[in-house]
Amino acid sequence: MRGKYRALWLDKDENLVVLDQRFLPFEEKTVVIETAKQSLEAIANMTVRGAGVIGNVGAFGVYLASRDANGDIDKIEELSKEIRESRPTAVNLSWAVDRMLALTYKKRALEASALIETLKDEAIKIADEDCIRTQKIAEYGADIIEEIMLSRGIDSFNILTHCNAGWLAIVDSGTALAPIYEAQKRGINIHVWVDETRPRNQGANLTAWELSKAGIEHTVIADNTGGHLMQQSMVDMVITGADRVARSGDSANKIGTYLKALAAKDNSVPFYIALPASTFDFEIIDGVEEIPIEIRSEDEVKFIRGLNSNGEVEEIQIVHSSSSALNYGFDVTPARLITGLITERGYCEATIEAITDMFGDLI
Ligand code: RUB
Repeated sequence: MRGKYRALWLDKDENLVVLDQRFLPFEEKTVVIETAKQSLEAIANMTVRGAGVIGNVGAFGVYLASRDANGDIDKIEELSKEIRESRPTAVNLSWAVDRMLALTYKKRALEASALIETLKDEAIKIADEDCIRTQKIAEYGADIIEEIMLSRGIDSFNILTHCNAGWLAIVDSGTALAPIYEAQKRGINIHVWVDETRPRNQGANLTAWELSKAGIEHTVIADNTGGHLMQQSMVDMVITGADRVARSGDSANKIGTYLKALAAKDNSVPFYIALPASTFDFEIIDGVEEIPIEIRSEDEVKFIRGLNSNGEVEEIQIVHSSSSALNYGFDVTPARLITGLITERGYCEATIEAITDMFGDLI
C-alpha cells in the first residue's frame, strides 16, 4: 500500500492491522483484525473512525468476509451488509462496501482463493486512491490558503478545525488537515486552533497528536471558544472534513460543526469543507432533512477519559448519576454557510449546479 502515514496496513498473514484510536494520544496500540465481524466491531466501537478510514476498514472487511466464507457469495453478502450498517452517517462506508460487493458479484465465477485475492487487491486500491485524492486536496487547499494570505496581505495564517480529519481519519494526509500539512511543506507560517470536540475529544486527542507529531504549531481550545476568536479576528479560515455531503452542498460533519459555520458567517471568516468525491451522497438534496444522524451512547457524554496524577489512563464520570444525556454524533451545515468545497478535482462551490458540473460523471 502507498503512503507515509498509515492508520491501517496488512500484516504478513494478510490480516488488517489498525492503530487503535481509542487509546491515543496516551498509548500507541495496534489491533489485528482477522475476520469480517472484527472489522464491524472496530468500526462500531471507534477503534477506527473518520469517514475515509471507516470506508477502508469496511472494504477490507468485505475481503475478510470472503476469507471467512471461503468464497461463498451469499455469506459474503450477508457479512458485508452487516458491516455496511455498522455506522450510519459517514457515506464512505456504504460507498466502499458497495464497490467491493459489486466486484464480488462480477467475479463470482472465480475460485475462492482467486476471489479473496481480488477483493484484497481492491481494498488496497481504494486506500491507495485515497492517498492520491487527499494529496490533491492538500494542494488545492494550500493554494486557497496562499490566495487568502495574498489578498489580505498577511504573512501568518490561523486555521480553526473541528474533530479529526487528518491521516487517522483518511489515508494518507487527511482532508481538513491535508492543506495544513501542505502549507507547512510550502513554508507557510501556520497555526491551528484545535476544537477539543466533545464528547469524544477527537480534536484534543487525535488532531493535536497528529499536529504535534508533524511539528505544526497549534492550540487546543474548548469547543465554545471559536466564536469569540472569530470576533477578535484571530481566525483566517475554518476548515473541516465531512461525513456525508448532499448534492446541494449541505454537509454532515462532527456535532458542533454547524455552530462554527454560523459564527464564521457572522464574522465573514471563510468556511471550507474538504472532502473526496466518495463523501458525496448524490441521492440526497436536502441534507438537514435527509442525512441520517448517528445517536451514540449517553456514556460518551457522562464520562471522560484522561491521564490521572499517577500518569495512568483513567475514565471518570462528570455528570450526576441521575442525569440523562443525549449524544448526537453529527450535525448538518447548510450549504449557504459554506464558502466552498475543497475536493480532489479542485475548488467547488457548495451549490447543486457547481457540484453537478464538477461531478456529473459520478451521478
Ligand atoms: C469524524 C468526523 C470527521 C470526518 C472527516 O467523526 O466527523 O470530521 O469523518 O473524515 P467520528 P475524513 O470520529 O465520529 O468518526 O477526513 O475521512 O473526510
